[in-house]
Amino acid sequence: MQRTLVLAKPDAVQRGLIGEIIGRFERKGLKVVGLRLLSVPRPMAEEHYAVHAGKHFYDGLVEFITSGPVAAFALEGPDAIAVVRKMVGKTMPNEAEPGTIRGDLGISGLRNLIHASDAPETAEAELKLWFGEDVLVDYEREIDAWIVAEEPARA
Ligand code: FUP
Repeated sequence: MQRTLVLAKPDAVQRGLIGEIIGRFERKGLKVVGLRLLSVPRPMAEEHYAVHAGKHFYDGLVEFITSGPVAAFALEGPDAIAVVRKMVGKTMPNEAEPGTIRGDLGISGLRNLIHASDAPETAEAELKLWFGEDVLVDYEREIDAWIVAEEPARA
C-alpha cells in the first residue's frame, strides 16, 4: 500500500473544483487519509518547490502556490503514486489527455490545478512537509474488500 500527496492548487480552489478533484480520487477507490486547507507560507512553498530552484519558472511557481488557499489531500491505495499521476495527466494542461484532471479541467500553463508526488521518496518528504508527523489517519474501510484485490501467491 502506498501513500501520496495531492494538492488542489489555488486555481482549483478559486474555481470551486476541490470536490470534483477529490471526488475523482475517491471514486477511483483511493482512501483519503489526510485533508487540509491552508494558505501556504512562502518558506513552505520554497521547500516544496526546492527541486525547481533556479529554473526560469521557479519564481512564478512560488508566487502562484502562495496566491490563495491550497487544499492538500493524502491518499492511500495500491500503487497510489503512479495511479494518481496518471489521473492527473501531463504537466501542461493543453497537452494533457482528455480523461485526466488537467486534460478535462485545465487549458493553460501554470494553471494546471493540481500537484501530485512523483516517487516514493518525494511522497514521503511531501507528506511530512504538508501534514507533519503522525497526522495521517489509519482506518479500515469495509468496502476495500470490493476494491483491493489480494495478489495471488506466486508458485
Ligand atoms: P508535475 O509533476 O506534472 O506537476 O510537473 P513538475 O513537477 O515538472 O513541475 C512543477 C510545476 O512547474 C508545474 F506545475 C508547472 C511548472 N512548470 C513550468 O511552468 N514549466 C516547466 O517547464 C516545467 C514545470
